[in-house]
Amino acid sequence: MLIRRPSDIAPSEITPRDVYLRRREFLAGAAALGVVSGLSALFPAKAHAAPLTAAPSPLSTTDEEKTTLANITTYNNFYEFGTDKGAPARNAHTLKTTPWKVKVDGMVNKPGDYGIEDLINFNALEERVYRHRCVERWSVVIPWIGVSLSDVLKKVDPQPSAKFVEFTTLQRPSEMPGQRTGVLEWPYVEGLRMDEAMHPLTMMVVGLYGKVLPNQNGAPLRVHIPWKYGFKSGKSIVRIRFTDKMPATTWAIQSPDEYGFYANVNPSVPHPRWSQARERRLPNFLANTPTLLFNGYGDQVASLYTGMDLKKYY
Ligand SMILES: Nc1nc2c(c(=O)[nH]1)N[C@H]1C(S)=C(S)[C@@H](COP(=O)(O)O)O[C@H]1N2
Ligand SMILES: [Mo]
Repeated sequence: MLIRRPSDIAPSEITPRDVYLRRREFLAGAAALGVVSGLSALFPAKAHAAPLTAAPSPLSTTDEEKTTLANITTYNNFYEFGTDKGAPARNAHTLKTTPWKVKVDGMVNKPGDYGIEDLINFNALEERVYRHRCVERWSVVIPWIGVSLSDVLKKVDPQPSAKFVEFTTLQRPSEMPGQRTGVLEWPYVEGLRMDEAMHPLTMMVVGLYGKVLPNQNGAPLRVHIPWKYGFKSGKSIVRIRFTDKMPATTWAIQSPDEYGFYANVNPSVPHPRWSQARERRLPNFLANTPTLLFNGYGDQVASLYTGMDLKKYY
């Protein structure tokens, strides 16, 4: 277990981030240290306002202008909260992100129910600015905060037989109004081949723009794979399963002719109903930004797909 007892926490480590993530331990620790006064000022009114400390990462991949926080948090796909782009921002406040457990199972040496701090080293958070391209042709540039997914997966020690990793989103219709409809099969499931999951660019995200992830962006834990269409990046993850079979993923189940397992951004493979050659960089109205193969990350990731027909395996 990585969660330390209060007596282990030095005053120098007591930061607002710790307050948010280790509230109970902090309280006990602070009481023991006699520093209780003024505590309430440290407690954020809303979880998503809590700051996160992250070092700028060499894996930041673009110096394009960042999309504004307002755009990133009000134009979302998160069908659990409704299908229009504004619905997640309107509805996701009902999601309760504490407590949160992630079940790790399948072909793995350390299965179990993990707390977020067991999986993520919050002292090693990085900020990485990535392009993020939805299959529906809009794109954004986001300063994510998180770690390489590989750091998370290594902690639980996947077995060599595992060829894929599957991510399952929370299923809690009482807090997720979209799950009270049949618009998709619930829960939302996504997956990656192990080598894609272990690639250093693939991120486990816990924040953006210096703060804890807003609910509508997938709090408390979401994946982001910058060279793939956005639907590969499952939000509000509660289960990580290792398997030797390609997982059945939500959009591939919903519409197999339109959405494949790989979903690598590819301007030369049109979606059956629209071209993927260009994209609409929010807040632009026109789709006049050229889309790049692998979303511009080909130098780093093309070798994962050597010998594969990317028109067939889309
Ligand atoms: N659980 C869940 N995860 C999801 C989705 C969803 O509907 N439910 N939508 C996906 C799609 S289609 C995209 S484009 C991205 C959008 O992420 P963003 O809203 O943070 O930009 O989330 C992906 N992850
Ligand atoms: Mo998307």
